[in-house]
Amino acid sequence: MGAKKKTAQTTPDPYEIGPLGLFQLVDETGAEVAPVPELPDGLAVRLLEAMLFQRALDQRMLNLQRQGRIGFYGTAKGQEGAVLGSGAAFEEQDWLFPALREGAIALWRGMQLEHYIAQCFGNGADVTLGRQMPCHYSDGPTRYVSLSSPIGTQISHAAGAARAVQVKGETHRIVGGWMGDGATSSNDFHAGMNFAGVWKSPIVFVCQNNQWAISVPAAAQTASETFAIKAEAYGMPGLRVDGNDVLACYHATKLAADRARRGEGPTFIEMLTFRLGGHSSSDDPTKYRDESIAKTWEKRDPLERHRTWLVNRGDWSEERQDDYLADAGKTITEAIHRVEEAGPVPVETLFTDVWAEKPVLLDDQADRLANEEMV
Ligand SMILES: Cc1ncc(C[n+]2csc(CCOP(=O)(O)OP(=O)(O)O)c2C)c(N)n1
Ligand SMILES: [Mg+2]
Repeated sequence: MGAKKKTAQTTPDPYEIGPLGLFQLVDETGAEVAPVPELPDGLAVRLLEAMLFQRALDQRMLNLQRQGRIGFYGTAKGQEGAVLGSGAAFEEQDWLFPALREGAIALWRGMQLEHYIAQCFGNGADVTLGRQMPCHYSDGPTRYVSLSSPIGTQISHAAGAARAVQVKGETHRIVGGWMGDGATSSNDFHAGMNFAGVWKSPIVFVCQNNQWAISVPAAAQTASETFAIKAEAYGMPGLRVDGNDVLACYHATKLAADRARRGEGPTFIEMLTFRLGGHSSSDDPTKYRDESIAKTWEKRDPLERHRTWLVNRGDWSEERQDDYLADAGKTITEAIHRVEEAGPVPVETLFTDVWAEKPVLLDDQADRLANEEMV
């Protein structure tokens, strides 16, 4: 018989655990290792539904890529707890600057599913007019700002936005900035972290440490003991959280968000997780990593863990999950069909949203294009 696991009597403080420990509330068997703080009504169930939805949507989008219907896709398989646990802790008025794998946060905040799918098709249904690679969602109404493909650049964008919020005196608003473990080696990581620390800006940085930057393992990325410890050099607290424990991710991010909103400055949170799939649809991880490690991490699946926790409390059941997944599948299928019916982006939109007032030269080019002289 194995030794009985110790359950803490009170919820530990992730700020006290610090950058070298690991904050956890629910372990991989779905058992509480510390009391889960009170959650807003219905949040725990909504988080499970959103994680199930994200996994189903990711698989469907990847299938579309394999069928040649979209050009590229990056899933968040295995990271749904870190994505949704962190994203759910922000409020409607906050500005979010994601990296590659946080699209489900935009949906959580109310981005239309058809807009999400259309961005990947880049066709006439895409509100961003097909100007970005797939997975570069941006959604004005939910204040979800597109990443730029060069790794880490969104970190300085996020730090700049947090500074703007301060300068404008918008005390109700904070900023969220996401990155991967690999992005911590970028120049923008240093610039963004440094100025957020100097200005004590209202920002929460979330680093999804999925242990790989395409084929580069975390051990080859840094000589630091953890990613969270890097925060200390910039004068801000660094937390380290079990990224496959959605409730721990939510709680830690909420504490950091509340702290930022009180004007007490930035926090950096490393969420330890694992990328179960390839880096993207263009990648084959069997070429560079021992997939038996992936099997170990499959047993730590954030969906399974949270589902078991909810079932043990009587708040979820197999039947409810089957019904939810059937509905989600239907919703996704219908949305894909509606998006795919749209034609290509009209070519004249090349000239829209570029200049407030179109220069004469472009007017001339637009006329020539309309008359097909340029084709
Ligand atoms: C400046 C720059 N260099 C290289 C790339 C190619 N690239 C795309 S994603 C990626 C790895 C990112 O790893 P990480 O930050 O850990 O995020 P993850 O993909 O694991 O979520 C690289 C090297 C890029 N987009 N930009
Ligand atoms: Mg990574």
